[in-house]
Amino acid sequence: MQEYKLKKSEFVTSISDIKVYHAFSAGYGCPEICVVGRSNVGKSSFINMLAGKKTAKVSSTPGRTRLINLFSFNDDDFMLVDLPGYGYAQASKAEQAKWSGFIEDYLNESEKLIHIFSLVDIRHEPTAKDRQMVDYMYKCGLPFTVVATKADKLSRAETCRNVQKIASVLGLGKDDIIPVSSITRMNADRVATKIGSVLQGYAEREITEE
Ligand SMILES: Nc1nc2c(ncn2[C@@H]2O[C@H](COP(=O)(O)OP(=O)(O)O)[C@@H](O)[C@H]2O)c(=O)[nH]1
Ligand SMILES: [Mg+2]
Repeated sequence: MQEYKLKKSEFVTSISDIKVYHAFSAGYGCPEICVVGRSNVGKSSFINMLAGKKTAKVSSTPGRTRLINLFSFNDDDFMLVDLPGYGYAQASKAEQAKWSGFIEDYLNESEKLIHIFSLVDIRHEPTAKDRQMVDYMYKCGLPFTVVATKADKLSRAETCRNVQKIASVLGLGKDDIIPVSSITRMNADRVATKIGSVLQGYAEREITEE
C-alpha cells in the first residue's frame, strides 16, 4: 500500500445544526472522513494525533463536544469531521436524543462522507452503543474502520488479546481493527495510509463516473 502523509491541517469551523452543516459543506469540493465513538473514547486526541498538533479540544470531562468540528487536511485533500460523542450517561435524555439524531442525520445525509473511523476503547468490551454503531454502518453500507484507542494503557500481549476480543464481539476480523495511542502515536502511520487508500479509491471512482 502506498504511503500517505498527513502534512498539514487546520481547524475550519464548529457547527451545531445539520442545516448549517449542509450549507457549509456545499461550499467545498473535497470528500469527508468522520470520527465517531462514545464521549471520552479519545476522538479529539485521535484527531490531534493525525494532525500532529493540538487542534481539537481534549476534555477530561466527557460529553463536551456538542458540535461537529471540521478540520481540513493537506490543503483540502479531505475534511475530517469530529462528531459529538454518543452514550454520555450524564447528559439529559433530550440532549442525548439530540446528539444521536445529529449523528444519524449526518451519516444518512452527508453526500461527501467517504469513510468513518469508529473508535472504541481498547481496554473494554465494546458497549451496546458501539455494537449498534457498527451494525448501523454495516447495514447502511457505509465504509468504516474500527480504531481501538488508548493502547498505551495495555501491554503488547494484552493489546493483541483485546483486539481479538473486540473483533469477535463486533463480528470483524482482527486485521480490521487498528489499535492506536495518541500518546505514543502507535499506528498513526497506519491510519494515514488507510486514509490515503480511501482517498485514492474515491479519486478513481470520480474519474470513472465523469
Ligand atoms: N492514555 C491515553 N489517554 C488518552 C488517549 N486518548 C485520549 N486519552 C484521554 O482520554 C480523555 C478523553 O479524550 P478526548 O480526546 O477528549 O475524547 P473525546 O471525548 O472522544 O473527544 C482525555 O483525558 C485524554 O487525555 C490515549 O491514546 N492514551
Ligand atoms: Mg472530543
